Amino acid sequence: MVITPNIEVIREQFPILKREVNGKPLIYLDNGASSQKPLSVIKALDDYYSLDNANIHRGVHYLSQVATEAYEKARKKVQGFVNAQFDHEIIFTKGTTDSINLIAATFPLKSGDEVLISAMEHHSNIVPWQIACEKSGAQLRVMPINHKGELILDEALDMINERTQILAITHVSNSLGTINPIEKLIAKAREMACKTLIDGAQAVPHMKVDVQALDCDFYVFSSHKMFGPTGVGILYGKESELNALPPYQGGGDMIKTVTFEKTTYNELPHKFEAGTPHIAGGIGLGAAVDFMTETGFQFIAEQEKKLLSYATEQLRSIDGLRIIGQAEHKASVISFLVDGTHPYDLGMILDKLGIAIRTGHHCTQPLMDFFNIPGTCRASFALYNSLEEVDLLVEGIQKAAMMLR
Ligand code: C6P
Repeated sequence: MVITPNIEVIREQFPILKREVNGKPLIYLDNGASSQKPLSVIKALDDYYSLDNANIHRGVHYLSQVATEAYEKARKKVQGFVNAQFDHEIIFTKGTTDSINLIAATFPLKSGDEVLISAMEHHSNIVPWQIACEKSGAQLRVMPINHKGELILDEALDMINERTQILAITHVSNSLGTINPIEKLIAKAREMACKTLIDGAQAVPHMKVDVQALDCDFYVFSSHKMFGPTGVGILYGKESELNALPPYQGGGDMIKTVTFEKTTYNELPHKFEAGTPHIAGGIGLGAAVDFMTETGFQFIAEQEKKLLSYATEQLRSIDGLRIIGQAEHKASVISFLVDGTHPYDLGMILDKLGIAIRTGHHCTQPLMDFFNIPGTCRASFALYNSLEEVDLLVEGIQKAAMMLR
């Protein structure tokens, strides 16, 4: 029997949602920074440390084999989740930032080459490329956006030329919620023999991603934003692309043989996984994948669509509130400013009411410069948020605005 999830059943699975903050029931609207964890993920971590703790890929003993099997099973779950062709195309890293750094540090670039990013990138998809360009003499170019927070697509497509070696762009903007037309960009990049890296940190928690259908070369995301543990990230890369890159870090597990004269490297995925990984984290990520798969993207999409449209409508009714990021295609992220208040002060007052939002530049300083603002307040929703919580957010903002103005 298939049980259709509903919000009460979903919320029951997140123990933290029952706690109070500052004497008020917690309203957690900072899911873009990190989502909460369901019991199944917490239990997976606990079970690993309580029952199966051992290092992986090394021991012949029982626990090492159990731990290795659980870790590799998690890799297979991630493979299925994003529809990668092979499980060895899934590299476990520390997070999205680590995944992008891995590619930026190993990707072959030389003087005269171009690296293309967009104006709405997170610092994690800017700085590693700046470092790579400084080292190689390649040029970093930036695809423009409009004041709704959308990529100016025709100009962006025109910027992909025979010098562009890699296009690195976010699937969903963390500050604006904009969903980028990555399919069109990937298609043009492919025509120009340009490689593609998609930053899926803010996409994977909200929508079904199929890396084979997208036909991107690399797709990166973080476990902790998709109900899994912190400290684990995912780098999907096409087998041929990953094989073409040199190793990133040296150490245990990434080698086949070592002599003082020469080292030979292990096969994928181990070639890019030097040292003892976050074993519990990988296993916990597997449980998060199960949670999302069992909940289903249909429920997630419907719930978040309701939240986005209701919250947008309600927030717009607040006197002096301006939404930053009005793209036609958006994920459930709303950045806003309220006339006569500073985002930080507003965030502090909401916190006193038990409401967690994020304030500041959200690690997208160039984007804030584009809008000529120092930062925003950001409410980012997840599948367990309710319309009642939106009402309390609106009430809280009205209260805070009255106090601050
Ligand atoms: N954005 C936010 O509050 P890490 O920290 O490696 O898990 O993810 C970095 C990252 C990369 N790309 C995008 C689009 C992101 O949103 C993030 C993380 C958080 O928006 C923390 S700044």
